[in-house]
Amino acid sequence: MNPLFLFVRPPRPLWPLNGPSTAFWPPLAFASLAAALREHVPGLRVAITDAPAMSMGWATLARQLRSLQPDYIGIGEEAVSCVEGLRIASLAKQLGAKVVAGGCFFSHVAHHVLSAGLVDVVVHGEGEQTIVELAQALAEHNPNALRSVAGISFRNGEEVVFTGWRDLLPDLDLLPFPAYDLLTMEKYGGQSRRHPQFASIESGRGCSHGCQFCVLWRQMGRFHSGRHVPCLRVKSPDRLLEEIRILMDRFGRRYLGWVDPCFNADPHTPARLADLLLRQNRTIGQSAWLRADHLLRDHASGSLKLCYDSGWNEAYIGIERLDREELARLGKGNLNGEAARAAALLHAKYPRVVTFGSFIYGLPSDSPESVRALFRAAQRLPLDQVLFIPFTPLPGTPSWEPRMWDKTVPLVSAALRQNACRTRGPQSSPPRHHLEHSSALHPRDAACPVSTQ
Ligand code: B12
Ligand code: SF4
Repeated sequence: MNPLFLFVRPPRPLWPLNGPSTAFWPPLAFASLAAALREHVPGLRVAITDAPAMSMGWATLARQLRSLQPDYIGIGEEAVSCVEGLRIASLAKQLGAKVVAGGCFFSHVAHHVLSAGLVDVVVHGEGEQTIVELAQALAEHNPNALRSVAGISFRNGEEVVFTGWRDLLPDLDLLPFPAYDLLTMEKYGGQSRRHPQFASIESGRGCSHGCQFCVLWRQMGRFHSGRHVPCLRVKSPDRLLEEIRILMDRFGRRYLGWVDPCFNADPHTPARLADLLLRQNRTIGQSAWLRADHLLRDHASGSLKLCYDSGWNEAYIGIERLDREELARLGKGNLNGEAARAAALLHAKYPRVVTFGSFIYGLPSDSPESVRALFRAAQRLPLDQVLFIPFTPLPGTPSWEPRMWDKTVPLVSAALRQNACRTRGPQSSPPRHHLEHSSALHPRDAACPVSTQ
């Protein structure tokens, strides 16, 4: 039988902000990578297992892997779910599969995960072109073939080899349509009132800004003169219209979650797309992360009204802080009260839009008083909901230091793998000492119940 490349999103705690039917979004990275493999590597079978969406626990997942016997397993997690990702890696190794890791977390801890021996190859940055070349090289079973694939790290004996940065795709319209057909699409938002039958979709990659704490512009940044610089790329409105048409007509989708780091970074694309949708008499609910200053800009140009008319009804505004000096330290811009003005504008002129303001607390300069002051000021804004996200020294950002890597993570992942093979049901919850370790990365999840066992 032809070799199988299986992308796996393992079970994990429920994201507390959304209900069970919308806590997990279609894993767009896997759908996009799978589509690239399917188009360019003939003879390779490609599949995706999204365990949380399928309410699949560890015992079922372990059984599925044993029955599928994949040759390659792809993982890509947020920092907060890295233990779950490495637990799959450990399971995969036991089955003799090669493990490929990518995404905004593994890209930036390649040395650590490769040295731990649970992962064979780490893909850095944008993945589609790299994974195609990588699959071809892996089929040769020769480390020298891997050396010619740009944008990866792998282990050769004791040495970790980094093959150098890959150029970004010059045109996102070249990407194949994401392989939504490999996902159980009916599961996403199946029972949701707020995000009914939803899909994740991207209008672009990267960002035109370079906020100090943010990993997103770095993950899709352009490598220039020895460092990454912000680089925003967008798909054409026609291509986006086609994606939405297929999502609505073929997959019955009724809500779009834009995954763009900053959906309104580009001043033209959202409005041009909205205009195309309206010309076809299509409206569809939409949620997006946005910058406050661009909301004001797009209101003034009339673009925001077009987006509103096409169905946009949920705004996540990355406000971070309200104090001018703190905003300047974070490199966020918006130093002239843009956040308060944008919140007031949405409240007054776009009443159907549910507004979320996202704030960072726990900066190195914070004190109990400054956090209390932030909390009170945030509550005074005319927002529907305020989100307080702890400042996290994410790998890839300047606040991360290699000493923060928790060396017990691979050991715990391997121990949990044993557990997955032996037990069913709630007994396979991570042991307490692991939760204490992972709380260093994301305190909230230390208290989260594991919902998808
Ligand atoms: C959708 C989304 C969610 C959804 C759904 C998550 C889910 N589990 O279903 C919701 C809203 C629930 C959510 C919640 C959270 N999220 Co979130 N989320 C995203 C978002 C917006 C989109 C991801 C996406 O589809 N991107 C589009 C794809 C195409 O891009 P990509 O993932 O970068 O993939 C490309 C490459 O990176 C690479 N690649 C990626 N994976 C892999 C794997 C392999 C094998 C290979 C080869 C390559 C590869 O190739 C891809 C194609 O080029 C990202 C931001 C972003 N724009 O990426 C944040 C993001 C992933 N989330 C983030 C965070 C922090 C969280 C939360 C912890 C927030 C919180 N404080 O509570 C929670 C945790 C959720 C959980 N436990 O599951 C951070 C992660 C940072 C980090 N380094 O860990 C991100 C990057 C946002 C940010 N502000 O920095 N999230
Ligand atoms: S505007 Fe948002 S996505 Fe862009 S760099 Fe800043 S925090 Fe990241």
